[in-house]
Amino acid sequence: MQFQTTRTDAQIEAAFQEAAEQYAAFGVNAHEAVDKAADVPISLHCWQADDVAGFETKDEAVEGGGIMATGNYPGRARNGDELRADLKQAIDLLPGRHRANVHASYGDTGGKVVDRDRLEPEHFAGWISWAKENGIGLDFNPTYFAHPKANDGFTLAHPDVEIREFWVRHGVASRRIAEAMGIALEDVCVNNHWIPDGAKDHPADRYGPRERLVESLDAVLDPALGIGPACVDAVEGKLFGLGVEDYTAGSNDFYANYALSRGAVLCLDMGHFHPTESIADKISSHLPFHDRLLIHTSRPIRWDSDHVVLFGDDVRNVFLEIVRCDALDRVYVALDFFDASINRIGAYVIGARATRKAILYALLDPTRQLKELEREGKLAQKLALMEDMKTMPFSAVWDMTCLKTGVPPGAAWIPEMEAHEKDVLSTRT
Ligand code: RNT
Ligand code: ZN
Repeated sequence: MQFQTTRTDAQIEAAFQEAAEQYAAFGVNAHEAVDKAADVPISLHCWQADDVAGFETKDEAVEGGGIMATGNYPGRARNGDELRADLKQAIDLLPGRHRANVHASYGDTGGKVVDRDRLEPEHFAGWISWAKENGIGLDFNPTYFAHPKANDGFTLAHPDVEIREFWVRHGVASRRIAEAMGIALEDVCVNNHWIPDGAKDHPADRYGPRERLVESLDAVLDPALGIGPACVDAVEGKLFGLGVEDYTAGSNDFYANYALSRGAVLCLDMGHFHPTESIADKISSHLPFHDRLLIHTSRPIRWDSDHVVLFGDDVRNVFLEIVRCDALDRVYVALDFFDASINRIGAYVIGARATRKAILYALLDPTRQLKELEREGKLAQKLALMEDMKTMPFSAVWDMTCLKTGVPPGAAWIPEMEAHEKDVLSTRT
């Protein structure tokens, strides 16, 4: 199978010029779209490289906590250096700016058991120096799962005050680490809080855990802690998880209210809603109230919320809405999926390229014309133009984005993934 494109740079450029003219006819500047799309940072989640396992030295058995990667494709990253090398390999095949999204369970404690509430910025020094060397921004996440104190399925909302306090201390520790990352990189570091807390079946008390969650989160985010603006906290809701099918304390409604009342960023994960619920429609409902949103691009299939993102209507529509709301600078974009059944570098590249394509596709939208037609009541014309945009020569603009950013266009990245698998992944036994 030949994946390598046979087209020359000149041919890609010529196809782009032709496409740009077609877009220009609708008032769209394809040159600008390419530059803008490449400039949006996409945060790559470290946990795709090792199936959310983490690198902690543990002395007790733990259960998952509502998320799980299925599959056993060879080549899983086994330590920080391997994981960072994999992330770098993925980034080298991706057009545009990237960040790395690190979970608290990916620190380096030098083989010592350091419990989550004792984690310090120094345990992430390897990440910080790597990020500096490579010009990559960092984001962070407290890990409120895969821990003995999460085995009951409750963390920040646990009925036992000591367990709650342990997780509050972890939340605070995560904020100090995020702040240190942001300061070291002269940037902000988005620190996203997701907890698995919930119930498999009809809880009699749906209020109590939520009341406790408010109290715990308020303690984590307490301004008196003096944590500076380099740490930007986000909160992520969810509809259900494995084993918590009936009730999730941190639902989307809960966090929308919480974030709004506390000045935190609301995170919308595309896998965390009812299958027929439109995440795209939520954008314009939240933006009048929330300064910023964090989007986790993911793809739900039946019971799983974490399949590799593809360039489908769901992701396209989310970014179309963001662009139509003129809010690209008000969203943080991060990937969130984990597939252990395919080459993991491939998973990163497929999902990150799909997300970047959706951003580019949205930037090629003739928004001004569409809104004008709508105002004039020319609704068939509007619908027809929307429909016609779908078959415009988008691929020529995408390939130009790859060419301009120095990465393989089209499917031409596949041979590099295969070479990396042969040279690197296959040696990890
Ligand atoms: C889980 C949430 C959360 C996690 C990561 C590992 O359902 O989506 O974002 O995927 O924190
Ligand atoms: Zn998520």
